[in-house]
Amino acid sequence: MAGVSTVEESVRTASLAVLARNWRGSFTRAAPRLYPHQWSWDSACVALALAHYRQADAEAELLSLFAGQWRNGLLPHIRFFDEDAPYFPGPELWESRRSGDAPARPATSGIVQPPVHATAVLHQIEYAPDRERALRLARALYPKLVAWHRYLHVERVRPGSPLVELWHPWESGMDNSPLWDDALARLDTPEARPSYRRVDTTIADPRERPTDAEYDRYVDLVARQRDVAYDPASVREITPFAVRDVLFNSLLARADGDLASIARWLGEDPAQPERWAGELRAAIDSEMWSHEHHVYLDLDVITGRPIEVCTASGLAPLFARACAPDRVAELASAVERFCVGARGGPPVLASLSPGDASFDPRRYWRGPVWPMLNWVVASGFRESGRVEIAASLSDGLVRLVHEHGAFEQFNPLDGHGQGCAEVSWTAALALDSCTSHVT
Ligand code: 9WN
Repeated sequence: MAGVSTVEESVRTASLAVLARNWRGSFTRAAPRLYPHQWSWDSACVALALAHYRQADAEAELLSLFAGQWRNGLLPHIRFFDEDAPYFPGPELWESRRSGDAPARPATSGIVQPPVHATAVLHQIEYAPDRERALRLARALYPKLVAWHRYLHVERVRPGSPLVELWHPWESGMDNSPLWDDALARLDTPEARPSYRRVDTTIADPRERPTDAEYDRYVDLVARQRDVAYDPASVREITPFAVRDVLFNSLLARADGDLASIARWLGEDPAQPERWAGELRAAIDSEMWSHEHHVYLDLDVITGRPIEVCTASGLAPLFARACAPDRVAELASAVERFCVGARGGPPVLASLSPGDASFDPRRYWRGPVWPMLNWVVASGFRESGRVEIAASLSDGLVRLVHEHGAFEQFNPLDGHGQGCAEVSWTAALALDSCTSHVT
């Protein structure tokens, strides 16, 4: 087996090459054919990793994404470009202009994805070679980041809890996770399938994508939000899908804390983002912890009940710095349940425990290894002082990408790549995992 430094050197070179091939002059497409546009959390991960290597492009990446921001602060999950490659659902399904808050151009989707953006901007300040330039970027983006976080903290909550809620599985970034099965089952099954044509299953193996029944519901949920012009108060009232997700809230709490750090760098008052971070961390720890399952659980807003499905995202509060020390110890024991190791190599996290009845090694977010989950949990353990677990998960991800390439996801049983190859955020997170974070 090659030594760690040789492997890291080779993954660094290969990842930078993938990111260079996906670079479109002002943004990085998420993947060559399957995802030809700019995706929100993928893009934040790309900017974070590029800070060390291509600062100007990292800056362009973030500015491009925020050019799609809505007037009410919503940062859309896709910013569309005039690319030749087809993607469903494209601008014609979203009709984002039905909302008076959407920009005239560019075309965007009308929902969100997890907020990793303040984390990516702080990373520019802390690690990019030209700090003055990074601070100028932070100064330009600061009001947009505040508006984005305010949208989430104001429009995505209900009385009684500061936890923010999601109105579509795509908003979680973990589209067909079994977390959403019960909530989606409550949707009336459309009498006739809505009329649309999937593109994803003509590019990737359909067994590695969500099912048609799930897509019917995804399209149905988009139509319901589009029909009320994406007005947050109306969606909150009519949506049959409303969940408080551990990963999303953890990434937001982390990003709130990072936004407060940006404020301090800029000489702005950090009080508001600090308050957001503090309230959210406390709510994650008190409302989402499961004494029975020893991980954090999502909550279904409509039933008022925890969602009794344990996924690797139940460890994400570590990254939010939301866990009391005894909880960190419990999570350090719980991590074993999600660990899979290809041929005796270091472990990586399966998205769902192989012991779970819904576990499916091929079906997208129902078992496969996703680099982002691995990176969030590894970073969380590192920052909680559990450096051995962190190093081992990080090494596992780097070796997986070294052996198989920058695939979207990896089979948890034998490690082979699934979904599609040359995926930007896989390359970005593998790159970050082999980058030394020393200023
Ligand atoms: C829908 C781009 C995105 C990721 C998501 C992942 C997948 C899209 C799709 O790809 O979702 O947004 O078409 O399946 O689930 O996390 O951001 O890489």
